[in-house]
Amino acid sequence: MMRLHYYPGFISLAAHIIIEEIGLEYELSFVNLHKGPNKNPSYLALHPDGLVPVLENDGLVLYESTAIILYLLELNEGATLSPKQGNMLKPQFYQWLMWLSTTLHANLSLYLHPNKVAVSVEAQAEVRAVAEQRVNAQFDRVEEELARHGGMWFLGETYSAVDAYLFTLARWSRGMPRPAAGRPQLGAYLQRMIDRPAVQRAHMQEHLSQPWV
Ligand SMILES: N[C@@H](CCC(=O)N[C@@H](CS)C(=O)NCC(=O)O)C(=O)O
Repeated sequence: MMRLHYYPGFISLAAHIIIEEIGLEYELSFVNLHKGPNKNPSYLALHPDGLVPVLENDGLVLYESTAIILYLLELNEGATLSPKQGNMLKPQFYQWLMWLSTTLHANLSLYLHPNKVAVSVEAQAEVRAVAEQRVNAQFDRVEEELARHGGMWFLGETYSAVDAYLFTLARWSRGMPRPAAGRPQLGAYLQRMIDRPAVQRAHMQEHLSQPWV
């Protein structure tokens, strides 16, 4: 059976939401990142950097959240978690998925874990301040995009895997001085996400406490 290795609320949540949206059969495997079993040889055999997520399916072992998501969508041929081939929104879907992963995700990680790239307290504070500015500007861009098309979901009227990714990242800004949910378009959009049963199931299965965003 398909198995998703996860840690509650981490980027593995995006894949978890998508699996729930599709309705695949799977099991969850909790990786206790605090106790370091992710550095155990058995976990490192799945992911050499000891990170989540990892997806196992039929002998396949896959890491990198966007690769996992694109694979899940392939398994889900015909369903509507990405625009159809030939639709002008398809390249936009790729653009935003990659942008979320390489840009917003990366800057949120710097903000939340400056100790991973800087040693002294002063250097960490500087990294955090720069990351905060970038994250604010990037959530402002998301806000503008939602306002520009006025649709229900990030690509407009098509609900897609990009929404699961964006929601997961927006959660991480809960404790920031300008959380994503404080912006008018984003706030309403995130509430629409919370109203989705698949999003609710994934949060409850990961025992994430309220408020979710
Ligand atoms: N580019 C990777 C990043 C994975 C990643 O950084 N995972 C974090 C959680 S969001 C992790 O496992 N951190 C644990 C650690 O650093 O020990 C992806 O998108 O899958």
